[in-house]
Amino acid sequence: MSVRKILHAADVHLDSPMRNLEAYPDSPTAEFAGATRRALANLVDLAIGQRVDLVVIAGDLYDGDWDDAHTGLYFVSQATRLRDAGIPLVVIRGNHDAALRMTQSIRLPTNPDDSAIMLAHDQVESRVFASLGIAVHGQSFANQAETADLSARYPGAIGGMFNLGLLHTCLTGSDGHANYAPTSPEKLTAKGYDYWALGHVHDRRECHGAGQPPIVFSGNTQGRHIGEVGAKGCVILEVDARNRVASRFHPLDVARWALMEHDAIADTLTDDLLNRFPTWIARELSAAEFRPLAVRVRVSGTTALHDKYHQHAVRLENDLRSLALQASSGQVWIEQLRIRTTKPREPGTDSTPGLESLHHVIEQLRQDSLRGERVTAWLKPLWDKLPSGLVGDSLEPLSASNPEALERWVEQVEPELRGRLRDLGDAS
Ligand SMILES: [Mn+2]
Repeated sequence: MSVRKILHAADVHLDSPMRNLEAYPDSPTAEFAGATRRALANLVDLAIGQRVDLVVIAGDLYDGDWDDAHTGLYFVSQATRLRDAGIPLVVIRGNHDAALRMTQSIRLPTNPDDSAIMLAHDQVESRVFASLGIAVHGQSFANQAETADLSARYPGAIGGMFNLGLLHTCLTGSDGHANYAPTSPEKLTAKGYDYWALGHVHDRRECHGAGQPPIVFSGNTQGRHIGEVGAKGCVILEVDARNRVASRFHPLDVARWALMEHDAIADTLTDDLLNRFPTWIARELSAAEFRPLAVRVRVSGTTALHDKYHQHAVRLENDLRSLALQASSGQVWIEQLRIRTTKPREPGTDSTPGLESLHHVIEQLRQDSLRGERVTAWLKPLWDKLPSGLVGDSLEPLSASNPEALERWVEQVEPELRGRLRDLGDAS
């Protein structure tokens, strides 16, 4: 048996929305549209170009139930390209596309050897590709919340074969990923397989002990929000005649996410942020090989500019958008400017009337565990008088059900009011 190549991908999340990207003039809307589809097409191009022998996808091929059959039809078109190239494909369902969560299904092409590409959800299946000397063991999720250790029922390794386990799992921890199909690297290693192709955790990671067969999360194929920064793609393993594995990451994504962390502690002007931005964005674009970028800028640190940063947040965000346009001819999308600075503690020296009591009220609100309910109650009489479109768009987030937006609002309101009171004081 000579060298065989296997492409391992997971978490394609086909047709997933890109989260939080609010369009503005010249934002790269078209570049981000359909990114998950184009990443899948890149996967198929890569598999054909690299002449891989097998492709496996470890769950969450789909982002969720479909509104119509278009998502499924797109997958059919890409799976057909693989079949026509003579490349078999094995897919399991994860929590996002669990069998009983999907109300629609579509007839999929079969593999060149006539086997089905989707593995069952009611039992573990082993697909043996005898001519390749490869056996794939896997089981799809039946329900979204799969709490059992699915791997417990996986069979022992088949002698004389390269045994690959295909599993959608949180492994031992969840850190931001739902706690589904838990198991452990030790339990997986005990199966005696040559490689575990895992899905669910969207960061690429290797979880095996030193000298043990690989247990790998390939990560997702396309970042979809600011929690998924950096290159996204798949792993191609080369398996030698003695079933030893060498693997390499290949990016598949068509657009990337990047986070600029700006510590304002040494800033003398809010423009210090803007002055730093062009160098940062040039480096990020280069690292992303000039793919379109969605960027969040987060300003933190204790600074005397705290009030100014909050007062100027809208202007600064627009200036960042302007600089992004200049740096990239419209390849960069400023997703959000987040001001998370803190104010240095100092006794009240400002003599503008009302500032002390304003500070007192806001401080109480900060400490108040029921502030969501309280703010909602204060604002309700006002909401009830406003036209419904206005309430829905701009005031809805200020409720007990949206603690993060409320927190931001509480942080912004004091500098805003302070500025206005000072302006009133100056005028009189
Ligand atoms: Mn996923």
